[in-house]
Amino acid sequence: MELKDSAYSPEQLQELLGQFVVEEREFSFKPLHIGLINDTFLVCDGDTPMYILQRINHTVFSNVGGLMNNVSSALQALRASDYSEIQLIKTVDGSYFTKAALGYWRLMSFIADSTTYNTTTVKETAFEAGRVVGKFHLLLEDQDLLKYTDTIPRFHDLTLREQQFAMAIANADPLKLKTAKEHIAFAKETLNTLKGIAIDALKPRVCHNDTKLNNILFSKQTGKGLCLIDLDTIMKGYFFYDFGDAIRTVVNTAPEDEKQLDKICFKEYLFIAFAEGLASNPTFLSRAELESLPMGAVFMPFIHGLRALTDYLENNRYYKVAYENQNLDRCISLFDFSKKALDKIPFMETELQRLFPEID
Ligand code: GN1
Ligand code: MG
Repeated sequence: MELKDSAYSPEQLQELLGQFVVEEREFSFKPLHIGLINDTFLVCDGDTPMYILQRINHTVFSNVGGLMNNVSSALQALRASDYSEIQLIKTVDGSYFTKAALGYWRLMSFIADSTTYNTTTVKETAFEAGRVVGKFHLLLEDQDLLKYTDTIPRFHDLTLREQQFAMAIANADPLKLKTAKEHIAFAKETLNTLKGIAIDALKPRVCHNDTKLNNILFSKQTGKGLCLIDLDTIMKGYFFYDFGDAIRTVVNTAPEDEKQLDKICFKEYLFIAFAEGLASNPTFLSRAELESLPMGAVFMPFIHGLRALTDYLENNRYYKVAYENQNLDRCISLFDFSKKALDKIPFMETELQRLFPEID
């Protein structure tokens, strides 16, 4: 189990900050309770946010050097007038991270007047989300995949996730198996359907691999999408991963651990807006990739639900949880969205065909 944000004193954080090339002055630190993996702090000069200081979860990311190389390679390519630049602040030793007694830490610039949204009902926000995800891929299109390390090998590989799930079942507390019985059965049934997906025709690309809506930065002033954040999982993947992860959070107006299933929805107007935003970029997708997208919107919530279920059975080893059964609630909610997305496949196919007529 990871340390809580409150486990670090301001003095410890100030000392960590001193290892990076920043002006010497007293900063304040505000824990940002975002993400389920790392510990994140906003570093402020008075009231002004200046940096993001982050402890990288070394249990999840064992190759911190590889991870930071991936991030820095991608950031060099992610430069465009309509894409905000995140800067990595080097340590006084010229490295992108520091290894201290308190773990592995890095420092990044904070983009002024920016914000994130966990969910949205606003068409323009969905459009901007699609536009920025597309722009990210366009800017990284020609990257040499060999420069990128697989920091979490087979991250979105269903066969691996199935093996981990089977192992969790074999070792789980019988009471938990009983509580989750219905969801375990759904997972097994769906695994058989989704494992058959053909990926051979798809182009491996440098992907973000965690494109949920709250990993997209928006301008507070104009509402325009600025860039993607949380770059830890930048590595090889398929475009349908990034598409599906964005869709599951953009078109569902409920949070990912919503307990009232009637609140979980697939809003068609938000899907159309997202796809329009994506299509506002010059075309970069192949026909095979385009055809893989509707299934991506089913696959991504399912694989996240499966991982949450596995972690529930393994007593919350991986994700941070606010309460004991949160992983199970996330699983139920994610599976529910996956089912709702499955019903929308014909709708998604029609809309994508309409919006990307030039791809053949
Ligand atoms: C984790 O920590 P965070 O929220 O950025 C996870 C993603 C999941 C997400 C669920 C490395 O990301 O795959 O989609 O939780 N990241 C990792 O919200 O496992
Ligand atoms: Mg993440």
